[in-house]
Amino acid sequence: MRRIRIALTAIPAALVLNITQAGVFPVTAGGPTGGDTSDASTASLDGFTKHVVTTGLGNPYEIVWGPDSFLWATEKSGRKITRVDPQTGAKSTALDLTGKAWHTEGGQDGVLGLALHPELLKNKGHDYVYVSYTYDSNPSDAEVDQRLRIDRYTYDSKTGTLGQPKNLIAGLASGTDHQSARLRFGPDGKLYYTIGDQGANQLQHFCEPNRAQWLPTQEQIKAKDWIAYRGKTLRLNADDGSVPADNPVLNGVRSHVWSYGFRNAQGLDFGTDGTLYNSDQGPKTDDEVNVLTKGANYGWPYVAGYRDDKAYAFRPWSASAPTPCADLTYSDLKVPESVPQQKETDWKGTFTPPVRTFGTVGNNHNFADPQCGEQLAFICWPSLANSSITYYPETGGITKWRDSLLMTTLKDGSVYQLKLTDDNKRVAKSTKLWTAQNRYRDIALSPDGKSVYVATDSEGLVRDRNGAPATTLENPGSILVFRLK
Ligand SMILES: [Ca+2]
Ligand SMILES: [Ca+2]
Repeated sequence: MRRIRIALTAIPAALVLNITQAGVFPVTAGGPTGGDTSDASTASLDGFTKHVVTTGLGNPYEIVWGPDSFLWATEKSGRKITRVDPQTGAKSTALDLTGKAWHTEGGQDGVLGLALHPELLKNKGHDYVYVSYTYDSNPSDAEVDQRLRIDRYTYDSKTGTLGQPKNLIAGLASGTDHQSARLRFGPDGKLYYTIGDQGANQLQHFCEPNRAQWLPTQEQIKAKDWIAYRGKTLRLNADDGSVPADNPVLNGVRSHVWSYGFRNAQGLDFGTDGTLYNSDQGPKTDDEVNVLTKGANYGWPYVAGYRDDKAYAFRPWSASAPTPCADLTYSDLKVPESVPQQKETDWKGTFTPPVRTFGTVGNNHNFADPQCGEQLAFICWPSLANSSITYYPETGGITKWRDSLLMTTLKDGSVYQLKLTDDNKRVAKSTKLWTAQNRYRDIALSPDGKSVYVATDSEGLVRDRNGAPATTLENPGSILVFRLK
């Protein structure tokens, strides 16, 4: 098991960067919680048992319950797709992408999104599995030109392996920061995919303009130049990756873009009624849950959370003048005067607000918590680093959870239940279910809804019970199961 060993006072900048992107863990006690999390109750296992299903996974990223009654998992750093027997924990490799997929140690890149065709193993000729992964687009060159692709594979149930890859889209932006990378097969038969802002305007990419508000031009689409797809939800035809004819026309152009203005949307799921939810990691504050609609703009980087001018203003480092950005040193806490500031309310664009935020604080919040120091300050920030959402259906075996979203977090090391309102369009109540010194990454449900499988990162920073940074994880690289007693 690969572990990150670091002195907390001397954490390498690159590691801080990568872990920041990967999301982080919020404080569970005495830590910075926003007013909006006040109804989150103290975590306990009340009514549930907890078991380790399997360990030794290389940063499992997406887990899905398959029609073969196995858990299917992508391993971000393990560079493969693994099937896990939920009864025994036995693992078998369905697809090994070693040598094809690129992963940077500690980075958010690797084998990421996973979706199963709804007719997989139904004898209808649709035994398809979809995966997104990062690759080096020019392997003959010494430099790594990281890009991202989405491929369709065909499953052979006799051998338990995936083959016959068909590329749906390639050349998408990629890197070590803000990959997002949730993949869903929609009820409309289309593929939906979240692609992050790639960490532009922060950390090692602080001089790169953030493109989450950019919209593609017709010329770019024709040239398959996907530069403007950063910070978007994409919608693709599942058979060949082309642009669906009913995708929105934005700024006169129809493209793969379904909705836009996102930072690092690691959560994406459909409700039974077709409502599409996402979760988006906030910067220091304002992790979001959104209801996505066709063509809508969710505000980032002009707005974090609500358009309320609370504790966030857009500071585009690339626009620094007269001192050029290249002459500046990045800081999360002290932005130089030469970097312009745009208040959230200065932006007058059509904005779709989140349906819920976490870690929303007022303007007087002190982001320099001595418990974390400057280099690990992000661990103490109010944001939770929400890392996935899973719709809990109205047929689920845990009655009080019906029509909820289950949300995992990284910094907060917690699983939340977000009860939806009757119209399923807002979050009525947030309850913290379970907390441990883990980075919780994704959830899959058993068909009866009584077993909740939770994947954990293999490494990274979390908040300990006092809210201080910690690197020792209770269950690294695992799938856990919480089962209703
Ligand atoms: Ca937003
Ligand atoms: Ca705001």
